[in-house]
Parts: sequence; C-alpha cells; structure tokens
Amino acid sequence: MSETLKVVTLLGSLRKGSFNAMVARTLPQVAPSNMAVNPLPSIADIPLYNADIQEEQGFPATVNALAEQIRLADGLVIVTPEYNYSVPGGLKNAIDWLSRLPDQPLAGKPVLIQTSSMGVIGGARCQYHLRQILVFLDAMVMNKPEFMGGVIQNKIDPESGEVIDQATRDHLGGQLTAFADYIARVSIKA
Ligand code: FMN
Repeated sequence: MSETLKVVTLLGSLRKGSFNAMVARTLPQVAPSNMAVNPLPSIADIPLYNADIQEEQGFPATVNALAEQIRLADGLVIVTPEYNYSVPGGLKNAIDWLSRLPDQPLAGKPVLIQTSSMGVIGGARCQYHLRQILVFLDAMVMNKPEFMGGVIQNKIDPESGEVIDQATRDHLGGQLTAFADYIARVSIKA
C-alpha cells in the first residue's frame, strides 16, 4: 500500500445537478491528510449489461477503464442516491459488468458506502441492498460509521456545488478517517 491512500469515488447519479455529485466533490476537502480522493469516470456511457456484447465484442472500454482505476486504488467510495428504496439501475448495471471481469476488481477491495437523498433517511434502504450485492462480489465493505445524508438539498451550496453544512462535513470527514484506518486493517500487505 502506498503512503498516501488512493481512494476513488463511484457516483450513482447521472444528472448534472446531482446532490450526490456535490457530496463526492466535497470529499477531497474533508479527507484526512494521508488520503487522496479522486472521481472515477462516469457510468453514463456503460451499455446495458448483455452477455452477447461481452462474448462478441468483449468488455466495453468504459468498463475496463473503470475496473483498472478501481484495481489501482486502495479503497472505493460509492456515492449514490436511492431509487425506489434500492440501488439506481445505472449503478447496478455498472456493478454487473464489473462482476463479470476475470480479474474482478471489487474482490477484497475496501469499500465505503455513502447515500444522500432529499428524504429524511438519506437513502438508508439503498445501503442495505448495495451491501447485499457487494457480499457476492467479496468486497470488504466497512460497517460503521455509516453516512446517510438526509434532506441533502438543505446542506449544499448550489453555487459552489459543495456540502456547506458543517455537521455533515464533519460526519463525512470522520467517516473517511475511519475508512483510512479500515483500509490499513483489512488490506493485504504486499
Ligand atoms: N428518494 C428517496 O429517499 N428514496 C427513494 O426510494 C427514492 N426513489 C427515487 C426514484 C427515482 C427514479 C428518482 C428519480 C428519485 C427518487 N428519490 C428517492 C429522490 C432522490 O433522492 C432525489 O431525486 C435525489 O436528489 C437524487 O439524487 P441526485 O441528486 O444525486 O441525483
């Protein structure tokens, strides 16, 4: 593991004004000094999973690029809204593609989940569906502290596109600090 922990963020929302994108954008500001946080490429251009595409054309370049960056990272943060009490279809689709790769990039990977929504419970129901999916992929998902950003629209500045509510920033920073410790504990040493 490198001295500076390389952490990448996977965003589950595709929309321009995404509140979850604002949460992801805030992470580098609140991360501990030994952690670099960078966004992964958008999942917007990943085609719908189809085994025929995989067999006839191979994995899409968008999937390979995502996988390579996840493999190189010390940890992955999934930042996502909740859709209909569950995981947004686009995010599930990206995970489905990643899961079929021969060198499946989520296996053994430290993962942190952050959900935010306009509702009061901040996407809690999505978190447990996402955890269930990641069990099958052998990801090392951190249990606690959790982050569920409720009523997130009141905690951001639409101008800067960042989280400005101090309690929420402190919570995010504290969770990333715990994630740094978790990565050190669970990562396989070279
Ligand atoms: N919010 C919830 O809290 N729970 C839900 O189950 C839920 N389902 C949604 C389903 C769809 C298809 C959409 C478009 C929104 C849903 N919402 C739900 C509202 C989202 O929390 C809200 O649109 C949020 O801003 C989406 O995240 P984003 O801003 O990062 O795009």
